[in-house]
Amino acid sequence: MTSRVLIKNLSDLEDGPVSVGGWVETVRDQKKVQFVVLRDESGAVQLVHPRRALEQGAGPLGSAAATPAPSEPASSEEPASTDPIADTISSLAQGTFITVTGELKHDERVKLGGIEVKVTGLDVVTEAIAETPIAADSSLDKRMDWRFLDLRQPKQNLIFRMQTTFEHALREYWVNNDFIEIHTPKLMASASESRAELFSLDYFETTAYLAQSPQLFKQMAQAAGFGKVFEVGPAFRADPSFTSRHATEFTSVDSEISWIDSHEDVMALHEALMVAGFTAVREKHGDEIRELFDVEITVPSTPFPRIPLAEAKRIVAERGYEVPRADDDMDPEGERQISAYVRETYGHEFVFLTDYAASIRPYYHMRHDDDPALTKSYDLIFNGTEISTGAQREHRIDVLIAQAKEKGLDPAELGEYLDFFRYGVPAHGGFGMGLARVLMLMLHESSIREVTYLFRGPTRLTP
Ligand code: AMO
Repeated sequence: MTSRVLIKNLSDLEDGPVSVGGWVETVRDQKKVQFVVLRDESGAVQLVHPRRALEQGAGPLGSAAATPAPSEPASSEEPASTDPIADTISSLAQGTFITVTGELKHDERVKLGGIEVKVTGLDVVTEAIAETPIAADSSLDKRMDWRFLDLRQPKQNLIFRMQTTFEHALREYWVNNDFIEIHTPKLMASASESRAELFSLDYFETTAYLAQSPQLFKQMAQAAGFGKVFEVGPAFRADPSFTSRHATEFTSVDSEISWIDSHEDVMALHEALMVAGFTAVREKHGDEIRELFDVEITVPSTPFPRIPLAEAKRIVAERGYEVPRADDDMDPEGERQISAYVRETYGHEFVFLTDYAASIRPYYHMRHDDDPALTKSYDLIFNGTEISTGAQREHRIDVLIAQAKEKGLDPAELGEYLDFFRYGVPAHGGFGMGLARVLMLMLHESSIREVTYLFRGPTRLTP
């Protein structure tokens, strides 16, 4: 028996015997000929089966076009089917998983890829329930309930192939530039970001917390002399919001580097990574993304525009939008507005908003020497939404403790984190980036739920 061929590779083969396997997408059961569209993880192909005409006087099963299962004893009582393949095809429900042997034929007239496979043998591996629980117009929530069926669509499949390419390109950049990969614990004794979004759980005699970010331990790697590190891993936030860009568990892309002069060095790293990721995605999937999502992937030019936050707020105010916040921060509409401005002015999809006020940044962000009200930090905005936060870190222990106290934190609670700064540590900085946000904005999707393999939110713990 010929070994199974991925459907996407069929067109490269010459006409002849092939074996394919996949899910039945559609069946066209006509009087003289039957067509099945079969889909595997790589693509779809048309199967064709000309029905055997009764008047031709079909012979016994073995000599028919069908390949009967060898284990199936020929029953003398049942009337021999004249065309068992046709009978099986007629009974196929959408989603049934079958394996097929047949004759591959190139034929320009076939709309689906200019090839078809004339069936010589067909095995039903697993039947599918005929009524599919979701349809193309089902709500996102319903589709998430049936995520494994939803993911069979070529568009969904492309998202995760693209994610793989994007992550691989980042990893390649890190590895080529001597970064060390770290895996930091997700069970923590304390918070790494604001305590407000902390999940806690019983941990033997004590309470543990789920890591909100690898922040503390990627900084520890700098004190440990690792120089440059990265991690792609889960982060947890007990965030009750139901926005299109928040999850309670998300994949965080983190990097941290030593020997920096300022957050400018972190932004340069960030740019290089985005260029690497976008270049790989465009090269490998650009055509498919255009076809299925109607989106052109553009490799961003460097340097990305940089706008201090205070100036960004002035710019959006001039555009008629007053950010309705009591503090110095931007809001999602402000981010959309400044992105629109950057697109119009610089033709760029990215913008670094820099120099956030110390009042709205964590204690570990370094502040400007000449203006301690401002931090050496940034948010990276892509197509109107924040995808990342980065900063130079405060590495001077006395300043760090003062800043923590100013934020109402008890230095004793920061425990061994402070020790990292007591035994010699280089100047360092880094960023954390939400993977799903990048993918969502890359594909112009409306929610991170679309691009997350299995989404977790305040009311979703399954599947
Ligand atoms: P921050 O809290 O801004 O910074 O998070 C960094 C990035 O992570 C993503 N993100 C989320 N994605 C989905 N759902 C959420 N609930 C969620 N929360 C955050 C966003 C965000 O920009 N330690 C710092 C980073 C650093 O300074 O290195 C941090 O975690 O894309």
